[in-house]
Amino acid sequence: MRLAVLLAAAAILAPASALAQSIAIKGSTGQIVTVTAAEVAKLPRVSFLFDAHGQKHTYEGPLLLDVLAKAGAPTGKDLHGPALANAVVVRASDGYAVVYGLAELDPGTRANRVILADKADGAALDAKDGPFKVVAEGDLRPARSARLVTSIEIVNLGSGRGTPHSHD
Ligand SMILES: Nc1nc2c(c(=O)[nH]1)N[C@H]1C(S)=C(S)[C@@H](COP(=O)(O)O)O[C@H]1N2
Ligand SMILES: [Mo]
Repeated sequence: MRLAVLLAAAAILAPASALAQSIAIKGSTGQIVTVTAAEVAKLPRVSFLFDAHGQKHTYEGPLLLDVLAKAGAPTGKDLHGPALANAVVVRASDGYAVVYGLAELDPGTRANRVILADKADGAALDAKDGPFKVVAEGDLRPARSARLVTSIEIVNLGSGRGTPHSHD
């Protein structure tokens, strides 16, 4: 009887918690865009093996830059000049935070990919890591790979100036 009640409660709560899986992105001009897990799942997927202190797992998810693009972050040809001063602050529900430079998230700038993983070894991330974990391919330490990611902030730390020139 008690088990039946628990199962019924789980059946009601499970879809609700799945819906709650989203990430809030604050753009450099202050606008906040919420990207849901379903939207993250629809973006082009990347996967690679990541070695954290000898523990190897295959992480899968979209490029973090593609997720940030949904909040208006400059990508491709627009990621040049003053946009290079954009910092990306990744925040987790336990208070942990890591900072990336926007340009290092760009596959046109660096070969190593940084993804917003929603799967590890083919399964959805567990409660310790998920719903989202930023994973930085090629990092020799796992410290920048933030688990429990709930929000991301893009902050332009530059002056908006520089010397114009014909290429990046
Ligand atoms: N949310 C969150 N992510 C985090 C951390 C943390 O404290 N909180 N610690 C980082 C550090 S310093 C390490 S070494 C790895 C540890 O990952 P593990 O607990 O999966 O081994 O997570 C990284 N990501
Ligand atoms: Mo660490």
